[in-house]
Amino acid sequence: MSELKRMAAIHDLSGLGKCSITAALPIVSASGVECCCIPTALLSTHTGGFTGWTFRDLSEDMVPIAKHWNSLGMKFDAVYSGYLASPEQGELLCECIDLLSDEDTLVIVDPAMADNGRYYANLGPDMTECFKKIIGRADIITPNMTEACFLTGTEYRSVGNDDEFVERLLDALTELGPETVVITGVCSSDGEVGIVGRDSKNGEVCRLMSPARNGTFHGSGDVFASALSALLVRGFEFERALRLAQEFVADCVDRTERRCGGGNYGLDFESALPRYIAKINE
Ligand code: PXL
Repeated sequence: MSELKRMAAIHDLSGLGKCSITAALPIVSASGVECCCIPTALLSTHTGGFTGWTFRDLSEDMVPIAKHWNSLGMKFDAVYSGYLASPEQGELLCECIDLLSDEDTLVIVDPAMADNGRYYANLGPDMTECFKKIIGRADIITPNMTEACFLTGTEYRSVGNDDEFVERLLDALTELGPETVVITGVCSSDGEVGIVGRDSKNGEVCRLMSPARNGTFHGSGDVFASALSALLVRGFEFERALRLAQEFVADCVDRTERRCGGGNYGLDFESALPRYIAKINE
């Protein structure tokens, strides 16, 4: 048995809607990695497509939690962050990264702030400025197409994300500091959607495209980034990790589509986990 890897997951906890911590915790654990959570905020649901959600900012707890773990001498093989409740939390996230990482820690930042060309509710351009600083601290980033455009000051295109356009984004994002960039929700002009990543080790671009689906599948980005982060920290080779994470999301989307056609309530990842676990342990 290889040694159990440990990850700190720093995201909001939205009780219903299966994103952020409620996706990261089960998926990272199922991937065979210990997942220690620092919630950035507590919400009744995520903010995409719901109204009337409750919201409690947990900024005050973030650094004290990281300090406590640090005082226990805990080592983290990865720090994986996602949605932040405010740009001010960016500073706190950097403090947490300082407290929890050393030179061997993989820092994965998902700059979760926008989708479909728009910021999530209550967030705006100051979030882009905040994430631009944070991703300078990251080894790997996983923006969706909207976030990739916002971070690089590029006009968002819902389709027509051809190779040249995507490679320009990869270059511009790499200039912000991370070694490895993975862009999700890349829509080509011929009706395909997928992921494009560039492995820092060999500079090769990996494109994994499949036919686009109808409907919205909220939480897909978080399911993907959670699986990818866990597989990378376990030492899976980059292209294999990308492929396994993408196949897992596709299976979750199939199941969600068959059951209800999609929506805000998150992906049916629970029933896809056994097959995913079997595949990654083959
Ligand atoms: O999945 C991204 C996400 C995470 N957390 C909260 C959100 C969203 C997207 O809407 O609202 C609270």
